[in-house]
Amino acid sequence: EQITDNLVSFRIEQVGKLCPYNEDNDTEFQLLLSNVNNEDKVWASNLNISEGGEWHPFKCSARYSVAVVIPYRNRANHLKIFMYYIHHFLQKQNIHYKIFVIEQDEKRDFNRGLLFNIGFSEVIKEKRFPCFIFHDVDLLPVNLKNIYACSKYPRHMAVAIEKYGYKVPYDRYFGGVTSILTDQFLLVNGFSNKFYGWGGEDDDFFNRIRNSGLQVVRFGTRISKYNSLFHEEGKPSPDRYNKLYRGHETYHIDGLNSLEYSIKKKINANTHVRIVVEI
Ligand code: NGS
Repeated sequence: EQITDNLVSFRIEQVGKLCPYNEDNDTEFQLLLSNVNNEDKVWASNLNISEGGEWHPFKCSARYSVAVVIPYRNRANHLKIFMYYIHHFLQKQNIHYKIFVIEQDEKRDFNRGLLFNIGFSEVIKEKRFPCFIFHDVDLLPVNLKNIYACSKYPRHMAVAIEKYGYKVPYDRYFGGVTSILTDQFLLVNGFSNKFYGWGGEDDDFFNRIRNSGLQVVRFGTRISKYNSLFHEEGKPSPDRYNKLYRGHETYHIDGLNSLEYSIKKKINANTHVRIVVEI
């Protein structure tokens, strides 16, 4: 079975011939990071990235169209490396994509799930992307065959991560990078908004998907391989297990339909849209 068999395709333009699948792309992506500190305006324009971090192939019609959402606070160096890397990587996959960085203000503990919900809501106001990828800033995909598109079911993409010895830390792990169809994200009511601090929101997301009658899927570990950028681990939130265990009772009323935030800034940067939120 080919990986592409279970991908859901969306053409953004009806003209021109479809981009090739690049099945021969089963290689580890190599990119020199020596230019990572060059001005992003320069390399982004060399890569033909539009303001706000959007790109589509020019020589063929993309099969897939995705919004990549990154929750963020205080990791400027990671963000710089990530952007440089991911644009080069995604362009090799010949997909249409746009990158959104959702930045939390300093008031409260970091809330990864809430930032994903905000990102999703802001993106679909602008354009109804059919597929979303929820992505940590410290993870770099290795295999070009790990295509940034949605499968029929929500997909756990970051299976074999460097910091966990390229092994999945536990079977139901659903963290790091995931892809999900827009309609499925609406169906599961997004992430919980309640997980402040480290841990649990990804397990809760897994439970919502399963409780909504969907399965989750993965590609093999060789393909779902990620390198990781080093950082200090966050402080685990002490009440995360209580929230996790009650999730099945509350997910209908905790998520996209109970989202509260205000936007402090929205900027079209050279490599992404930057949205600073107050929560
Ligand atoms: C679990 C966390 C997840 C986290 C995962 C990371 O324990 O949110 O660890 O893998 N769940 C809870 O805290 C409830 S680990 O660093 O443990 O290998 O993503």
